[in-house]
Amino acid sequence: MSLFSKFKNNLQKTSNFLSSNILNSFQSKKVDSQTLEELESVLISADISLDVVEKLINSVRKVKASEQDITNVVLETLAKEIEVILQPKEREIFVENDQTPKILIFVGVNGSGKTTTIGKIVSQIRDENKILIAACDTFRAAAIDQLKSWADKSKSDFFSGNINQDPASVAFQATEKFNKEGFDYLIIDTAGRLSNNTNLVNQLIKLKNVVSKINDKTKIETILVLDGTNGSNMIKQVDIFGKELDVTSIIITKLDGTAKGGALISIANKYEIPISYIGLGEKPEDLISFSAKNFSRSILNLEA
Ligand SMILES: Nc1nc2c(ncn2[C@@H]2O[C@H](COP(=O)(O)OP(=O)(O)OP(=O)(O)O)[C@@H](O)[C@H]2O)c(=O)[nH]1
Ligand SMILES: [Mg+2]
Repeated sequence: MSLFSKFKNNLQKTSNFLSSNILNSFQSKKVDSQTLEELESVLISADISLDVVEKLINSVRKVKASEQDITNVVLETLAKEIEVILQPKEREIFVENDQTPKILIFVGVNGSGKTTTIGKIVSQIRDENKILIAACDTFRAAAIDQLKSWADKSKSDFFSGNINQDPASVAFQATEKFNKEGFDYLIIDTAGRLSNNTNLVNQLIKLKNVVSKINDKTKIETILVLDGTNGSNMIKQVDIFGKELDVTSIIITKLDGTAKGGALISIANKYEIPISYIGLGEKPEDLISFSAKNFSRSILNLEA
Protein backbone atom coordinates (compact mmCIF):
# COMPACT_ATOMS: atom_id res chain seq x y z
CA MET A 1 0.00 0.00 0.00
CA SER A 2 1.37 3.44 -0.87
CA LEU A 3 2.03 5.88 1.92
CA PHE A 4 -0.72 8.13 0.64
CA SER A 5 -3.29 5.28 0.62
CA LYS A 6 -2.38 4.56 4.21
CA PHE A 7 -3.12 8.16 5.17
CA LYS A 8 -6.27 8.15 3.13
CA ASN A 9 -7.66 4.84 4.38
CA ASN A 10 -6.93 5.41 8.03
CA LEU A 11 -8.00 9.05 8.30
CA GLN A 12 -11.46 8.24 6.96
CA LYS A 13 -13.36 9.26 10.07
CA THR A 14 -12.09 12.82 9.74
CA SER A 15 -12.24 12.92 5.95
CA ASN A 16 -15.77 11.50 5.75
CA PHE A 17 -16.93 14.08 8.23
CA LEU A 18 -15.23 16.99 6.51
CA SER A 19 -15.85 16.15 2.88
CA SER A 20 -19.49 15.14 3.21
CA ASN A 21 -20.35 18.24 5.26
CA ILE A 22 -18.43 20.57 2.97
CA LEU A 23 -20.17 19.05 -0.04
CA ASN A 24 -23.48 19.70 1.71
CA SER A 25 -22.58 23.29 2.54
CA PHE A 26 -21.85 24.12 -1.07
CA GLN A 27 -24.90 22.50 -2.60
CA SER A 28 -25.97 25.90 -3.86
CA LYS A 29 -22.69 26.05 -5.86
CA LYS A 30 -22.10 29.53 -4.52
CA VAL A 31 -19.48 31.10 -2.31
CA ASP A 32 -21.56 33.52 -0.27
CA SER A 33 -22.05 34.49 3.35
CA GLN A 34 -24.37 31.55 3.99
CA THR A 35 -22.10 28.86 2.54
CA LEU A 36 -19.07 30.39 4.24
CA GLU A 37 -20.88 30.36 7.55
CA GLU A 38 -21.77 26.71 7.09
CA LEU A 39 -18.19 25.91 6.17
CA GLU A 40 -17.02 27.71 9.29
CA SER A 41 -19.23 25.58 11.48
CA VAL A 42 -18.03 22.35 9.81
CA LEU A 43 -14.39 23.28 10.35
CA ILE A 44 -15.00 24.18 13.97
CA SER A 45 -16.75 20.84 14.52
CA ALA A 46 -13.63 19.04 13.29
CA ASP A 47 -11.77 20.71 16.20
CA ILE A 48 -9.88 23.19 14.07
CA SER A 49 -9.14 26.25 16.21
CA LEU A 50 -10.82 29.58 15.48
CA ASP A 51 -7.72 31.40 14.29
CA VAL A 52 -7.04 28.63 11.75
CA VAL A 53 -10.70 28.52 10.70
CA GLU A 54 -10.53 32.25 10.04
CA LYS A 55 -7.47 31.82 7.82
CA LEU A 56 -9.18 29.01 5.90
CA ILE A 57 -12.43 30.92 5.43
CA ASN A 58 -10.50 33.93 4.12
CA SER A 59 -8.82 31.79 1.49
CA VAL A 60 -12.12 30.23 0.40
CA ARG A 61 -13.74 33.68 0.22
CA LYS A 62 -11.45 34.39 -2.73
CA VAL A 63 -12.79 31.47 -4.76
CA LYS A 64 -14.39 32.92 -7.88
CA ALA A 65 -18.12 32.36 -8.33
CA SER A 66 -17.42 31.61 -11.97
CA GLU A 67 -15.55 28.39 -11.12
CA GLN A 68 -17.11 25.35 -12.76
CA ASP A 69 -16.80 22.92 -9.90
CA ILE A 70 -17.08 25.07 -6.80
CA THR A 71 -16.86 22.28 -4.21
CA ASN A 72 -13.74 20.82 -5.70
CA VAL A 73 -12.07 24.23 -5.87
CA VAL A 74 -13.06 24.85 -2.25
CA LEU A 75 -11.57 21.53 -1.14
CA GLU A 76 -8.37 22.18 -3.12
CA THR A 77 -8.09 25.67 -1.64
CA LEU A 78 -8.51 24.34 1.90
CA ALA A 79 -5.98 21.56 1.32
CA LYS A 80 -3.38 24.02 0.04
CA GLU A 81 -3.90 26.42 2.93
CA ILE A 82 -3.70 23.59 5.48
CA GLU A 83 -0.55 22.24 3.86
CA VAL A 84 1.09 25.67 4.19
CA ILE A 85 0.40 25.58 7.95
CA LEU A 86 1.62 22.00 8.38
CA GLN A 87 4.65 22.04 6.10
CA PRO A 88 7.10 23.77 8.48
CA LYS A 89 6.25 21.23 11.21
CA GLU A 90 7.24 18.09 9.28
CA ARG A 91 10.22 16.42 10.87
CA GLU A 92 11.81 12.94 10.78
CA ILE A 93 13.40 11.70 13.99
CA PHE A 94 15.29 8.91 12.26
CA VAL A 95 17.01 10.28 9.21
CA GLU A 96 18.51 7.73 6.84
CA ASN A 97 22.32 7.44 7.07
CA ASP A 98 22.37 9.51 10.25
CA GLN A 99 24.56 7.42 12.55
CA THR A 100 24.55 9.69 15.61
CA PRO A 101 23.24 7.94 18.72
CA LYS A 102 20.23 9.44 20.44
CA ILE A 103 18.35 9.22 23.71
CA LEU A 104 14.59 9.43 23.30
CA ILE A 105 12.36 10.15 26.28
CA PHE A 106 8.66 9.53 25.67
CA VAL A 107 6.24 11.58 27.75
CA GLY A 108 2.50 12.14 27.79
CA VAL A 109 -0.62 11.54 29.88
CA ASN A 110 -1.73 8.00 30.65
CA GLY A 111 -3.24 6.11 27.77
CA SER A 112 -1.96 8.51 25.12
CA GLY A 113 -0.05 5.71 23.38
CA LYS A 114 3.57 6.08 24.59
CA THR A 115 4.35 2.41 25.11
CA THR A 116 2.63 1.27 21.91
CA THR A 117 4.39 4.00 19.92
CA ILE A 118 7.77 2.94 21.30
CA GLY A 119 6.93 -0.64 20.31
CA LYS A 120 6.04 0.43 16.78
CA ILE A 121 9.15 2.58 16.35
CA VAL A 122 11.45 -0.13 17.62
CA SER A 123 9.86 -2.66 15.24
CA GLN A 124 10.53 -0.28 12.36
CA ILE A 125 14.15 0.60 13.10
CA ARG A 126 15.50 -2.53 14.79
CA ASP A 127 17.15 -4.02 11.70
CA GLU A 128 19.68 -1.21 11.34
CA ASN A 129 20.14 -0.30 14.98
CA LYS A 130 21.19 -1.56 18.37
CA ILE A 131 18.48 -0.37 20.73
CA LEU A 132 18.12 -0.30 24.50
CA ILE A 133 14.59 0.15 25.81
CA ALA A 134 14.19 1.37 29.38
CA ALA A 135 11.01 0.87 31.40
CA CYS A 136 10.85 4.00 33.54
CA ASP A 137 7.12 3.63 34.01
CA THR A 138 7.40 1.93 37.40
CA PHE A 139 3.82 2.73 38.35
CA ARG A 140 2.27 -0.57 37.20
CA ALA A 141 3.83 -4.00 36.75
CA ALA A 142 1.71 -4.46 33.63
CA ALA A 143 3.37 -1.41 32.07
CA ILE A 144 6.77 -3.05 32.39
CA ASP A 145 5.45 -6.32 30.91
CA GLN A 146 3.79 -4.48 28.01
CA LEU A 147 7.08 -2.79 27.09
CA LYS A 148 9.05 -6.01 27.61
CA SER A 149 6.87 -7.85 25.12
CA TRP A 150 7.56 -5.20 22.45
CA ALA A 151 11.29 -5.46 23.26
CA ASP A 152 11.18 -9.26 22.93
CA LYS A 153 9.26 -9.09 19.65
CA SER A 154 11.85 -6.75 18.17
CA LYS A 155 14.80 -8.53 19.84
CA SER A 156 15.91 -5.28 21.48
CA ASP A 157 17.73 -5.00 24.78
CA PHE A 158 15.49 -4.24 27.71
CA PHE A 159 16.20 -2.59 31.03
CA SER A 160 13.79 -2.34 33.94
CA GLY A 161 13.89 -1.60 37.63
CA ASN A 162 11.56 -2.57 40.42
CA ILE A 163 7.94 -1.66 40.70
CA ASN A 164 7.57 1.80 42.31
CA GLN A 165 11.31 2.45 42.05
CA ASP A 166 12.04 6.10 41.41
CA PRO A 167 11.74 6.51 37.60
CA ALA A 168 14.79 8.78 37.50
CA SER A 169 16.93 6.14 39.19
CA VAL A 170 15.87 3.54 36.60
CA ALA A 171 16.77 6.05 33.89
CA PHE A 172 20.13 6.62 35.58
CA GLN A 173 20.96 2.91 35.49
CA ALA A 174 19.71 2.50 31.94
CA THR A 175 21.83 5.43 30.75
CA GLU A 176 24.91 3.90 32.40
CA LYS A 177 24.28 0.70 30.46
CA PHE A 178 23.74 2.72 27.27
CA ASN A 179 27.04 4.56 27.84
CA LYS A 180 29.01 1.37 28.35
CA GLU A 181 27.60 -0.95 25.73
CA GLY A 182 27.60 1.02 22.50
CA PHE A 183 23.94 1.29 21.62
CA ASP A 184 22.57 3.51 18.85
CA TYR A 185 19.44 4.47 20.73
CA LEU A 186 18.23 4.57 24.30
CA ILE A 187 14.45 4.71 24.34
CA ILE A 188 12.85 5.63 27.66
CA ASP A 189 9.20 4.90 28.45
CA THR A 190 7.64 6.92 31.26
CA ALA A 191 4.40 6.80 33.22
CA GLY A 192 1.42 8.99 32.41
CA ARG A 193 0.62 9.19 36.12
CA LEU A 194 2.37 8.51 39.40
CA SER A 195 1.50 6.52 42.49
CA ASN A 196 2.09 9.33 44.97
CA ASN A 197 1.41 13.03 44.80
CA THR A 198 4.60 13.85 42.97
CA ASN A 199 3.96 16.26 40.16
CA LEU A 200 4.35 14.35 36.89
CA VAL A 201 6.13 17.09 34.98
CA ASN A 202 8.57 17.72 37.87
CA GLN A 203 9.35 14.01 38.00
CA LEU A 204 10.02 14.00 34.26
CA ILE A 205 12.26 17.07 34.52
CA LYS A 206 14.24 15.25 37.20
CA LEU A 207 14.51 12.15 35.00
CA LYS A 208 15.73 14.20 32.07
CA ASN A 209 18.28 16.07 34.19
CA VAL A 210 19.67 12.81 35.55
CA VAL A 211 20.03 11.39 32.04
CA SER A 212 21.75 14.49 30.66
CA LYS A 213 24.05 14.65 33.66
CA ILE A 214 25.51 11.19 33.13
CA ASN A 215 25.49 11.53 29.37
CA ASP A 216 26.08 15.06 28.16
CA LYS A 217 27.31 13.99 24.72
CA THR A 218 24.26 12.26 23.28
CA LYS A 219 21.40 14.34 21.93
CA ILE A 220 18.24 13.94 24.00
CA GLU A 221 14.91 14.06 22.22
CA THR A 222 11.84 14.59 24.37
CA ILE A 223 8.85 13.26 22.51
CA LEU A 224 5.34 14.20 23.57
CA VAL A 225 2.72 11.59 22.69
CA LEU A 226 -0.84 12.91 22.35
CA ASP A 227 -4.07 10.97 21.99
CA GLY A 228 -5.68 12.28 18.79
CA THR A 229 -9.17 11.33 19.98
CA ASN A 230 -8.82 14.10 22.59
CA GLY A 231 -9.26 16.66 19.83
CA SER A 232 -8.66 20.21 21.00
CA ASN A 233 -7.94 19.02 24.56
CA MET A 234 -4.51 18.07 23.23
CA ILE A 235 -3.67 21.79 23.37
CA LYS A 236 -3.81 21.72 27.17
CA GLN A 237 -1.32 18.87 27.23
CA VAL A 238 1.12 20.65 24.94
CA ASP A 239 0.86 23.63 27.28
CA ILE A 240 1.61 21.50 30.33
CA PHE A 241 4.44 19.36 28.92
CA GLY A 242 5.78 21.48 26.09
CA LYS A 243 7.62 24.32 27.74
CA GLU A 244 8.95 22.83 30.93
CA LEU A 245 10.27 19.71 29.28
CA ASP A 246 11.57 21.36 26.15
CA VAL A 247 9.68 18.90 23.95
CA THR A 248 11.50 18.39 20.63
CA SER A 249 8.78 16.54 18.76
CA ILE A 250 5.12 15.58 18.96
CA ILE A 251 3.49 12.30 17.96
CA ILE A 252 -0.30 12.20 17.62
CA THR A 253 -1.81 8.73 17.97
CA LYS A 254 -5.23 7.16 17.31
CA LEU A 255 -6.07 9.45 14.41
CA ASP A 256 -7.73 6.38 12.86
CA GLY A 257 -10.35 6.52 15.61
CA THR A 258 -11.56 10.10 15.48
CA ALA A 259 -13.34 12.64 13.30
CA LYS A 260 -11.52 15.39 15.19
CA GLY A 261 -8.23 15.03 13.32
CA GLY A 262 -8.46 18.75 12.56
CA ALA A 263 -6.98 19.43 16.00
CA LEU A 264 -3.59 18.45 14.59
CA ILE A 265 -3.75 21.57 12.42
CA SER A 266 -4.48 23.73 15.46
CA ILE A 267 -1.41 22.35 17.21
CA ALA A 268 0.81 22.88 14.17
CA ASN A 269 -0.45 26.45 13.92
CA LYS A 270 -0.03 27.28 17.60
CA TYR A 271 3.34 25.74 18.50
CA GLU A 272 6.84 25.72 17.08
CA ILE A 273 7.26 22.05 18.01
CA PRO A 274 7.50 19.75 14.98
CA ILE A 275 5.32 16.67 14.41
CA SER A 276 7.31 13.54 13.60
CA TYR A 277 4.79 10.70 13.39
CA ILE A 278 1.09 10.03 13.49
CA GLY A 279 -0.54 6.84 14.75
CA LEU A 280 -3.13 5.35 12.42
CA GLY A 281 -3.79 2.00 14.08
CA GLU A 282 -2.36 -0.53 16.51
CA LYS A 283 0.06 -2.47 14.29
CA PRO A 284 3.76 -1.57 13.97
CA GLU A 285 3.28 -0.38 10.38
CA ASP A 286 0.46 1.94 11.49
CA LEU A 287 2.91 4.49 12.86
CA ILE A 288 3.65 6.75 9.91
CA SER A 289 6.05 9.63 9.32
CA PHE A 290 4.03 12.79 9.32
CA SER A 291 3.58 14.34 5.90
CA ALA A 292 1.91 17.76 5.55
CA LYS A 293 0.78 17.08 2.01
CA ASN A 294 -0.55 13.57 2.60
CA PHE A 295 -2.38 14.68 5.71
CA SER A 296 -4.00 17.78 4.24
CA ARG A 297 -5.16 16.03 1.07
CA SER A 298 -6.37 12.91 2.91
CA ILE A 299 -8.55 14.69 5.43
CA LEU A 300 -10.38 16.42 2.57
CA ASN A 301 -10.77 13.17 0.65
CA LEU A 302 -8.66 14.44 -2.28
CA GLU A 303 -6.31 12.32 -4.36
CA ALA A 304 -2.51 12.46 -3.91
N1 LIG B 1 -6.50 2.71 17.15
C1 LIG B 1 -5.31 3.05 17.67
N2 LIG B 1 -5.02 2.67 18.93
C2 LIG B 1 -3.82 3.05 19.44
C3 LIG B 1 -2.90 3.84 18.70
N3 LIG B 1 -1.82 4.06 19.48
C4 LIG B 1 -2.05 3.44 20.65
N4 LIG B 1 -3.26 2.82 20.65
C5 LIG B 1 -3.92 2.09 21.75
O1 LIG B 1 -4.10 2.95 22.86
C6 LIG B 1 -4.05 2.22 24.08
C7 LIG B 1 -3.12 2.90 25.07
O2 LIG B 1 -1.79 2.82 24.57
P1 LIG B 1 -0.51 2.73 25.49
O3 LIG B 1 0.65 2.65 24.57
O4 LIG B 1 -0.63 1.68 26.51
O5 LIG B 1 -0.56 4.15 26.21
P2 LIG B 1 0.48 4.75 27.28
O6 LIG B 1 0.66 6.19 26.93
O7 LIG B 1 1.70 3.94 27.33
O8 LIG B 1 -0.36 4.65 28.63
P3 LIG B 1 0.19 4.61 30.16
O9 LIG B 1 1.28 3.61 30.20
O10 LIG B 1 -1.01 4.23 30.97
O11 LIG B 1 0.65 5.99 30.49
C8 LIG B 1 -3.62 0.82 23.69
O12 LIG B 1 -4.76 -0.01 23.68
C9 LIG B 1 -3.07 0.97 22.28
O13 LIG B 1 -3.19 -0.19 21.51
C10 LIG B 1 -3.27 4.23 17.35
O14 LIG B 1 -2.55 4.94 16.63
N5 LIG B 1 -4.49 3.81 16.91
MG1 LIG C 1 2.66 2.98 28.88
